[in-house]
Amino acid sequence: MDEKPSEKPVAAAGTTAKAAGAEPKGDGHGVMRDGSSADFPTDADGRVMHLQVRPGQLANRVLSVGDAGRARRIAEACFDGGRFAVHPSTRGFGVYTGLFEGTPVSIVATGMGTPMMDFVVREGTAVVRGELAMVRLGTCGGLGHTRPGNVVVATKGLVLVRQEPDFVHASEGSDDEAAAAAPAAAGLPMSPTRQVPYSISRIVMPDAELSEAFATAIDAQLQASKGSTSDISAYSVTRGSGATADSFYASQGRINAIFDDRNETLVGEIEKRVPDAAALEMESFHLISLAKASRGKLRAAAATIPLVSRASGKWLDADHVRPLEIAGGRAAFAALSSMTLAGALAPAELELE
Ligand code: R1P
Repeated sequence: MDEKPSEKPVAAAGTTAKAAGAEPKGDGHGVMRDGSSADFPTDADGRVMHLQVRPGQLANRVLSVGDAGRARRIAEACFDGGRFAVHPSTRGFGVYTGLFEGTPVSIVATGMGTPMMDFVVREGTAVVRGELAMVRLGTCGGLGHTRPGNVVVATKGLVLVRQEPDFVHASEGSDDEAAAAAPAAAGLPMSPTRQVPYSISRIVMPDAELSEAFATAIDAQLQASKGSTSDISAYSVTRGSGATADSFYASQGRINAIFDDRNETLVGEIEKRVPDAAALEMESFHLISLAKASRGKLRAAAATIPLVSRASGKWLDADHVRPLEIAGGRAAFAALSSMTLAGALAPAELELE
């Protein structure tokens, strides 16, 4: 596999020299002035409040990754000619926009957790004209018999796992019964989840065409690496389901001696309740869920690289992490490029460097 760009990355003045999350120039970023909408704020230059990009800076085809370093590595390896524009945000996001085989694509360094994904999806869809396709390439803990490195594409859907605050506080005896009864008095139903420490949602399904294109493209990248210096052809693609948790520790069943998390049986519960559960991570469900709520504006899919088997504790060979990221990134670009999107921006309408 050729994981290097065809030529050395060329830093566009004032853009690629900055790391994602670096302080952007000017004081307009993230500063709202009177007159901006309180429901959907934009700054004086039309930048959305947190992602801090304006129309023309984000493409219709978007790869979301959690780690800012992964975003940059994929950008340098996969954009045509190693050329791209970087748009940092004071809120920790980073947007990289360039071309992949002539098609405009963006990478968004998203950070961790569903609230960060919420900003990326809602603000990203707002600044882009036409339909969007978005894929997530993350890392995860492998569930069941998932082998670290075998990339999980969530073709069979995702659930959301949340810790229930009502349970936590009620179980500690700090519950105020009058306050707890207030919703019932107001005619609202009481949360049934007060009975359990964690809730597991129903499954949401990703876009089938995009998911299959992503899975096929990852498989092709793995096979193409055969015989290269970074041969990762021994790994394969798992088409399965995943679980997105609202934290890394308690809601993923990690036992902690300091905190009373009541999560000893959680991983087993997830595996029992979710058929073919292979990946446990922190963002994919929300991406897919928002795509379904987007009234046709956004199509989405998700893949994750298992770094560790939660059952055996065995970690992925550290030398294979970077090649898998680049293979996944190139596959994401290929899958995104294969989608037909109505009204998508042409290269000439985007800031590409
Ligand atoms: C936790 O270590 C982070 O890694 C996983 C989780 O979803 C969480 O964001 O994904 P990323 O590698 O994409 O960040």
